[in-house]
Amino acid sequence: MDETKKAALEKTAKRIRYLLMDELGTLGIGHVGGSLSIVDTLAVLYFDKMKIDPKNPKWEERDRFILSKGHAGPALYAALAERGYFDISLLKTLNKPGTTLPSHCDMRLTPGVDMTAGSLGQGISCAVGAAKALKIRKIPSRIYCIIGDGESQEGQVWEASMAAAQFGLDNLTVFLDYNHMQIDGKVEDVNSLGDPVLRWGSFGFEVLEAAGHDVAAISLAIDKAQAVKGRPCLIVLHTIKGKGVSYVEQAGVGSHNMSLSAEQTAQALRELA
Ligand SMILES: Cc1ncc(C[n+]2csc(CCOP(=O)(O)OP(=O)(O)O)c2C)c(N)n1
Ligand SMILES: [Mg+2]
Repeated sequence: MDETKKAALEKTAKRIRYLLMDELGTLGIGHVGGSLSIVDTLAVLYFDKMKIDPKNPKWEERDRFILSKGHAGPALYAALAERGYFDISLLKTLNKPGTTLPSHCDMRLTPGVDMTAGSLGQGISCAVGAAKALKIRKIPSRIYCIIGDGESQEGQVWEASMAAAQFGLDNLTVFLDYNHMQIDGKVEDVNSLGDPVLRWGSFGFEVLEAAGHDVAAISLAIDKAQAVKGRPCLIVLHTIKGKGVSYVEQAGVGSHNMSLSAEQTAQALRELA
């Protein structure tokens, strides 16, 4: 990736983080850490890689994105708003009565949201089904899906992964947000994933790794994933929960569903200005 494009994507990621903290700050509480964790990947997907048309969100030949860790919906909304799917002012309605932006993703409510998610484990199953459907219908589009590391303790993730390999879904790219933290502690203390490269590899995936806050590294991994034929890919994103806002990073596990005072929000916006 050339330096100009890299700088533009970094700027976009920072802007998405700004919008996200403003959005969450309006509500005063939310999944702050897990949302910040995935912003760089969203920037690369929505501003570089995905074949989409924000003016025609249901375009049949589009690529689809499924946020299996649906509690990070506010990050997706910030990216969609910045990409032009809906007005940025809507972000201030997050999870309020009558909103089109519920805290967890709902495909019936939000333009650009391709799948309802929030019950951990289900999104990746939907992604496998969607990738299989594209194959059956001979539509040359791709499915991208982000799962959490804590989420990967759900048995359903492994059933879905088995099926993806069985079906040879080379149009499916799954990202593992490997931030080592879940709702109530470190993933390694609760139920370790061991070596995710070996685990998904043994399930029949091509497995790649990328620095999860380096847009050039994420982009390169996606390019490599697209070149793989005959099997699905998993990209292990080495991430930091709360990335980009100092006190959220420092909060660690405490950043999972964190309240935000007006002063904390203002500080975040100063850091991201
Ligand atoms: C089936 C199910 N069980 C429990 C929850 C509650 N929950 C929401 S987020 C979360 C932790 C997820 O951890 P991880 O996948 O690592 O995401 P991160 O916190 O890193 O964003 C839990 C247990 C849920 N949404 N769905
Ligand atoms: Mg996690």
